[in-house]
Amino acid sequence: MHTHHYAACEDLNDVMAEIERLGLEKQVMELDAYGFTVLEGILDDDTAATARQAVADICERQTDVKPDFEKGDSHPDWRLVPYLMPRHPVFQEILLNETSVALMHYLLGKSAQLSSMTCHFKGPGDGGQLPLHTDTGMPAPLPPYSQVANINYALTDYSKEGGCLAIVPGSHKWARNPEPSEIFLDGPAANPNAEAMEIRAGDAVIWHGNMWHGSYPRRVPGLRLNLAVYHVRPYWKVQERYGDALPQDVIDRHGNNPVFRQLAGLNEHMGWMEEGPAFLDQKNGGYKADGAETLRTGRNSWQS
Ligand SMILES: O=C(O)CCC(=O)C(=O)O
Repeated sequence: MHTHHYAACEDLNDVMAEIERLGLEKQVMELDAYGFTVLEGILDDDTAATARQAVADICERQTDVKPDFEKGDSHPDWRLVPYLMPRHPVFQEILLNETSVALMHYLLGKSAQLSSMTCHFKGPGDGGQLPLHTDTGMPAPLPPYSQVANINYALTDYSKEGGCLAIVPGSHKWARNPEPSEIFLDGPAANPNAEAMEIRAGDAVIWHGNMWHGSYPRRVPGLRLNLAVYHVRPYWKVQERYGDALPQDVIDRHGNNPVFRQLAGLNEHMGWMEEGPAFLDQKNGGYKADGAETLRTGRNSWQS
């Protein structure tokens, strides 16, 4: 690939240069063609193990039950373990993974924000199915370009029997959510177009927001842990509250990193009160000296 420098595509030039630097051309092609791509070994073994243990510890505090990775009957079916990003440095490291950031910028523009970082924590049980859905919560027809995007890290090995992620390749082009009769992954009405993502711990799948996906119930002993890192364009409501609500230690650690600032809502300029928009000079009128730069973070979305 030869990176271009088109005057009309200032931000897109940057995004494409980063795709080229990281050698992600095949992944971009698969995202466009099939709506998803697998990122093998995106986390090294230590990072995956640290994240797995951190999720298990948080789940133990949430449920008052120690996760039993052998049998899994400590946590049957599935439960959501929310708000992970601020709760351990390893989750902030994963958010800032350069492959993830480059592909999120490709899908959503450089003004993408983190909406939530959660774990679908799954043990054996018939109730462990997550029916097929898209993450684009708006009426059909869904816009053809990604409004939202998800990257799903395997923190344990994934298998169909083990309750892994399922996707319907190509469904991002259908521009609609599945009908009630199309959502099942289990039983006689199971959707025949669903594919099991049988990836290894440390791998991830990233997908276009219109993609149909869900996960199978777990039918073998043990626990299946993912890390669902859901991003949105900046005009979407985010699911989890970050920005000024982040713990001070997280702001101290990452507050000078422009990529983190944008992803974690530290550049947010909506929600003003008497003080008005942060980029406007209330006293003298017009823009503040750095106001134009502040506004740029909102402009990129439809430019890249
Ligand atoms: O891995 C899973 O359990 C599926 C997660 C999912 O459906 C989602 O993050 O929207």
